[in-house]
Amino acid sequence: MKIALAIFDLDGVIVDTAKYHYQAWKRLAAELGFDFSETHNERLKGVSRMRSLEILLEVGGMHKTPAEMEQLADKKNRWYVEYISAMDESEILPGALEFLQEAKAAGAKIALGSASKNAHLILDRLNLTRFFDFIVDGTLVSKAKPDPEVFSLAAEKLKIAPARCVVFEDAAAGIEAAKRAGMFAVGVGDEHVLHEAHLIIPGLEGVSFRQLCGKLPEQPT
Ligand code: B16
Ligand code: MG
Repeated sequence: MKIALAIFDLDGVIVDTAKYHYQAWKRLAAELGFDFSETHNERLKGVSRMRSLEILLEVGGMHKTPAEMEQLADKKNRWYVEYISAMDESEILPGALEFLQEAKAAGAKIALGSASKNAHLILDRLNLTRFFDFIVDGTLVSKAKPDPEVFSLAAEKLKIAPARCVVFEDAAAGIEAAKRAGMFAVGVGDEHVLHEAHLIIPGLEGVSFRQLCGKLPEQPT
């Protein structure tokens, strides 16, 4: 089999944590005295926590010192952690569990490639940690997607050549990161956003890992 490692993004592929990020950012914006819409929230998907705060403050037309920003990001994260701590298996996105099971049964290694510093907590809440051979989260990388670091690190740790890795991503920056890492990129979601991917699927529901691997091009170029 040409695919030896399947790397999954978390938010938007395995679970929809964007709604909890949104609740927490909206609450912070309200406390700062401005509204933060769902359209604004789209800009935060796949983006790091600090960069998200910068965008939020830009929307509100506010300026804060680095120390104040640390405090605001911490506050948002405390609320966010409170929300996601109540999650359970019912929040796994349709088809994700079956897809992970099939990939594992097919003999592929499985890794996570997420920008979130809360990835371990989320996978634990969803009872999915057992599937992962290696977890790359926001605490292990210094460069955000579209930098390839988050995916390259997973392949390096598991000693698998990039050309034998496939990445599942819902954000355009993640597709770019996968391709820059020299891996196959599968876009999960909107084809208009993910058009650079080698293959695009609307979601993992009803998708067979083996069949999907068969549809990938010969080389991840
Ligand atoms: P945290 P992903 C990303 O997850 C989210 O899409 C993004 O909205 C969030 O700001 C980022 O994680 C950091 O999350 O505040 O928990 O460290 O799509 O890379 O799995
Ligand atoms: Mg994502």
